[in-house]
Amino acid sequence: MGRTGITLTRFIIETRAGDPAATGEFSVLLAQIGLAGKLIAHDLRRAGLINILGATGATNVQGEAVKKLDEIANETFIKVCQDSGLVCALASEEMEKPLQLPENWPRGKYMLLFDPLDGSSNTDINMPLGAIFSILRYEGKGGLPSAADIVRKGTEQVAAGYLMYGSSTMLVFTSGQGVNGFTLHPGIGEYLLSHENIRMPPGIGEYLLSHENIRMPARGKVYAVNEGNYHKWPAGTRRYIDHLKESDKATGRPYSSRYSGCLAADVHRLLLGGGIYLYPGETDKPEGKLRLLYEANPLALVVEQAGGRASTGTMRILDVEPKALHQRVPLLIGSAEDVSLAEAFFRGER
Ligand code: AFP
Repeated sequence: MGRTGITLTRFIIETRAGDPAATGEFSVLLAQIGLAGKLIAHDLRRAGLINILGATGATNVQGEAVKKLDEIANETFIKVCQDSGLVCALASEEMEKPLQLPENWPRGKYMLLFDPLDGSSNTDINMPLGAIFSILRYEGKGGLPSAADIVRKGTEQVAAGYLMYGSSTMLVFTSGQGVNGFTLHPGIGEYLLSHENIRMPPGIGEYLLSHENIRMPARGKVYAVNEGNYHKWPAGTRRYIDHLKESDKATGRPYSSRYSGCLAADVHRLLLGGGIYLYPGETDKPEGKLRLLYEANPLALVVEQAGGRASTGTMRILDVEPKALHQRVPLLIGSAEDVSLAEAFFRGER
């Protein structure tokens, strides 16, 4: 594949071209997710001016206050995906049950699980936000998948990724062959992996690259955790965080602490620079806060595909047998060596 001027569409078509079984539906679904990202990014850029900040007054299935932007992002995903005829199930953090597609609605073989607006406490303060998605294939014969058919193990995902609304809008995803990050070019409205740049000064190169085939460093220097919960953690978790703060040149400590309140943004930092994100279980809440099916699983697939690891502290996230759509799970995710060391502390070996 040539490296200049690669749009998301061209990338998807070219990487799928070698697969004779590919019908092209998956490509269109990814393009639709990209479209949802463009529409949401467009709203976010004007959010302070068009009365879409603040809460709706409602509470979602997780018991959390719903922000207006949570609702807008959820509706946007539903609209662009439901109308596409590519999905047979849609489920999200904002819906207690999977969306019931109308009878005789055009539908495809994919099931999309998503967190439509990740980090919603950042909405009103102009901080980074994201969206996280997991794509599964429904193999059932005829009919629509039941609620139970949607609750599947992370290893069964056919693709996963996230959108990040930061200083740029990015779409980062994997379909099991590495991880690529596309930056939305605001002028032309295209997600680009690489971009012919005729204005580059001589000697710098003829193209700009967004984030092709992302590989995580085996270790980092950054940890991300809500340290306000320190006294709620089990002893092993506290010991690990204390360890990261100690000074030791040989092991690159102390680590720097960086926590944005937006999981996708924190994982994005680690994907590019290494380190570890933790949302551990608490003594009275061992399952932690994050949701397995549309937060932990998709990010675990992305991070593993980039050479990192994702664990509950005792097992691989992608191997967790899910029991419910909104199930929570403790999450340690990031550079492989950092996650392995954290597990050793959690097991009480350090
Ligand atoms: P939402 O998807 O409900 O906005 O959740 C945000 C989040 O799940 C994740 O993005 C953050 O890392 C985490 O919650 C922040 O939680 P704390 O406020 O407890 O640190």
